[in-house]
Order: sequence, then structure tokens, then C-alpha cells
Amino acid sequence: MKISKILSSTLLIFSFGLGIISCSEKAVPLSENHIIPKPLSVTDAGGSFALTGETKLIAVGNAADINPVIAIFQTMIKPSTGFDLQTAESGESNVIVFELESASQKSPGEYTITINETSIKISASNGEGLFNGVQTLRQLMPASLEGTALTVDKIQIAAGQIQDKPEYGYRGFMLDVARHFFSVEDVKHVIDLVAKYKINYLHLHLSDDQGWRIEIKSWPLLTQIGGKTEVGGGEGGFYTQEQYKDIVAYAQSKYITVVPEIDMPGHTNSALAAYGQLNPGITVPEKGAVPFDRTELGVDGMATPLYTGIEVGFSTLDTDKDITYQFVDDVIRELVEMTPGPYIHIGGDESLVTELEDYIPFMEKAQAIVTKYGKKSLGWDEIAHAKLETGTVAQFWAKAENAVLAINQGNQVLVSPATKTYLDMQYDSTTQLGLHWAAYIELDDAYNWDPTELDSAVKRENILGVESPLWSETITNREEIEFMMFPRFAAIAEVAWTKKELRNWESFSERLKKHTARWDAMGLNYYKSPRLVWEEKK
Ligand code: TNX
Repeated sequence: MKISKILSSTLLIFSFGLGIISCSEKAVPLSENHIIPKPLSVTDAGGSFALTGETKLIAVGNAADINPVIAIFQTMIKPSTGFDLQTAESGESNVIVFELESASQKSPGEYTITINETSIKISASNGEGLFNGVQTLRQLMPASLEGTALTVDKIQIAAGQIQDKPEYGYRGFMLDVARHFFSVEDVKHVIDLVAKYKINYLHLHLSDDQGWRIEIKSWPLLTQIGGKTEVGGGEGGFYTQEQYKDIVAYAQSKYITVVPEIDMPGHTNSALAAYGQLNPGITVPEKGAVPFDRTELGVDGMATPLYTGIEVGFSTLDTDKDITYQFVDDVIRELVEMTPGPYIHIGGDESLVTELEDYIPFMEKAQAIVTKYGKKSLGWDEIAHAKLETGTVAQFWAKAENAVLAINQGNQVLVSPATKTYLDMQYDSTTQLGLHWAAYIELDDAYNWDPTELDSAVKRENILGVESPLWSETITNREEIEFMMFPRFAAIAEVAWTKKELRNWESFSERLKKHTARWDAMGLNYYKSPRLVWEEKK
């Protein structure tokens, strides 16, 4: 055997050993992509672009806004290719151009990707648009890119153009960290997942009957006592202000805005267990009540036991006392100081033991405090019984009539119908995790609806966006979060991004099947929905 032959067969064996596939076969036409959420328009052109270790990355426009996106692209490509992609000032061929257009007509988040044999160009009017373009580009690359195994030595991407822009400016996901507490690392993992599907708001449900999860320096017992436990009696936990700021900054690095929620005046047992002064004198359901000796902490005798059950609607702040409004002011002030985003969520749901005549002035005062600190309020749909301030958004989860009350006051709604978007609802009667008070939500149920069809009075212009909440009464860890989210979360992300006329189940379910390979590469624990029809294996 000649030396060269020995060398090449050794190389062959070596590269097979590493599992490296040379992707020199023809690229899949752009129009046959499996992008979720579905883009506005896709056109094919001849040929393809080959991304190699030599591809150069070029910024055109304000470098401070572009460089973070280039860094994200470099980090995304490296694990499965080993490519250490370098930037360059300019270049004619084998380049990826990230362009921020100065006199752009594009709205925030909108982007265009143009691919030919010598270059790929992503253009947008802001960093968020470029980031969205990168998320699309990632889905044009092999599924193995989502993992860390070295499997590719060249990536072929078919030529053509993708023009894309979001239907709704607010595309949210909510995580309930109160019923069960999740670590900073778990929250960051969730941020990584939702960013891939162009979600741009992360709503954190930071307080509820079972736990207070955010450090408030002026009311330290909120976390010292109120953060001690969780549903089922586990050890609970809370974020220090430093940790919360770290989450906010991490989300921001993925163009996601954090919306912190303090649920009031109901869903407040964890606060009442810490500060009895806030308690008008209520009874905590016996099942799940955890009394503890608080004498050494000097807590007021009115303090309630901690609560580890899953009943709702039994707690309320005392809406008559000045101290309550001092509390609300301090909590919102400290939250605002560490929240760059425009919204503070003040809850307002299921305050079943607060009289409406007390609830209304309370929600009005809470909104005024948010406004005083320069932010806008979000509240669950019941908030619309109160007078809404300009810019307050009502989150429609249960009652269309409440959404209509908000709209009639000239305010917008964020749609999160429990029957479609509640990711804690079971898929079907055999699902082990989750609840089913609103519905069983299979994958197609999560997909086949539109925000404009919920109620004839809720029109496109009244809708700020779409959010899918994951309540955590039954969810205790990262694997369970993933299982309840995927695949339904991808369906709701498309409802939020892609206009109604462009969406259909056939197309979505075919594209989604291809995403399962990506999820396998990530090691994601997703639900194998029977609504996805797989071809028989021969
Ligand atoms: C209703 S949705 C709630 C939550 C529960 C959820 C469980 C809303 C505003 N309130 O407190 O966790 O149902 O599905």
C-alpha cells in the first residue's frame, strides 16, 4: 500500500471515529426549512454558502451593538465544529456580515438574511433583530449544532432570502419560582431555551402563598421566613439581589427583558408569615399549614403559619393599613432599582378573600406606586375592575369580560388563556405531572388558536402580545420544566411571532418533527406527543 493511501485511510478511520461528517452533499433548499417560529417570507436562489473554519465575521454599523451578537454566533458554532471563527474588517468571499442599518425601516426585532455562494448577510435595525436572525440561521444548520459532539467540518446553507418580523412585540414566558424554587442556573437554562424561539420577555412569578423568592433589604424577613419552604415542604430558597441582577443581565444578553411579579393583595401568605402586621386576620387552610416557632425572630403574633399546600385564594394583605402601603412602596422601589425593563407585575389574581371594595383601591394605589417609580404595571385580568393607569397591561388568563373591561378603559391586554397557554396543564389524562383545572392541552391545542379569536371584543390592536406561563405546584426540577414546556412552548412561540394567515398545523407539525432532533442533541426531556405522526420505520 502506498504511503498516501495508508494516510488517507487512517484519516478516514480517524474521522469516522470522531463521528465527523463532511456535509458536502447539497444543501436543503431554503424553502424546505423547518424554522420555528415560521418566518414571514422565504425565497430560494441557486447555489449555497459553505461555512468553514475560515469564514470571517464582519460588523457593519455600530460595533457596540453588533459585537455581542457576533460573540453569540461564535459561541454557538464552536462546540460542534471546533471552528474558532474570526472577525475581519472587510472581505469579499466566505464572509458573514452582521449589518445594523442606520436609516432602517425595520421595526425592533425584525431582520433579513440574504444568502449567496460568497456571503451571508443578516441585517436589522437593532441588536435584537440581529440576534433573531442568528436564531434563524442556527435552525438552518444541522441539528448536531445544538450539542457538543464534534460532528461537522463544513456547513452548507442554501442560497436565498428570509425576511422576517414578529407579529407581536411582547412574546413572553412565565416561570413560577414561588411554588417550587428554581436555582439561578435553572433559570438561565430556561432563558437559553426560550431565546431559541425568539421569546423577548421573561416573567418571573417571585412571590406566592408558598414562598417569597426575592430579597428585599428593607423587609428582610420576607426571605428569611417567607423563603424557607415550598409546596410539599421542601427547603425553598430565594434570590439575593445580586443573583436577581445576574439573571436580569443574563436575560438581557439574550435580548430578553425580565418582568418581576409580586402577587398582591392575595397569594401573599409567605409575606404574612413573615410580617403579621400585614395580616388582617385570616385562616390558613389546615392541610399544608406549617407552624413554626418564631419567637426568637420577634415576629408579630398575627403572623400566619407557612403554607406548603396548593390551595389558592385564602390570603390577603390588610388593605386598610398604612403599613401595607409602606410595604408595597418599599418592595416596588427595590424591585425597580434592579429591573431595567419597563414593567412591574403586581399580580391581582384570585384575591378571593379581599372584598371588591378593598381590592379596587388597593390595585389603584399599587399601580400609582409603580408609576411613581417610572414603570408600567402588568396585572392579571382581574386588575381591570380597578381604574387602570395609562399603559397598565391586563394579562388575560381567565375571563374575557375582564379583558374587555381593560380595553374599554383604553388599555392593552397580554393574552395567556389558561386553556391554551398554561404549560402546567396536563397533555392528557395520562400525564403524571401538572394540573387540569383549565383543560388538557395537547400539542395541537396549544397551536390551533389565535389571540384575535378569543373574544370578538379583543381585537389585534388591543393585544400587546402572548405569554405562556408555567406554574410550578407540581413541577420540581429542570427535567420537569422541560417536559411540560416542550413541545407545546414552541407552538405558542409561533402563535406569538407568526401572523395567523401564515400558520397551519400541517406545516408546523412537520417542522416540529425536525426540531426533535435538535432537542435530542441538547438532551432535552420533551413529551413525545402522539399528535406528531411519524412515518413507519421499514
Ligand atoms: C391559577 S393563573 C393561578 C395560579 C395557579 C394556576 C395553576 C393565575 C393568575 N392564578 O395561582 O398557579 O392557576 O394552573
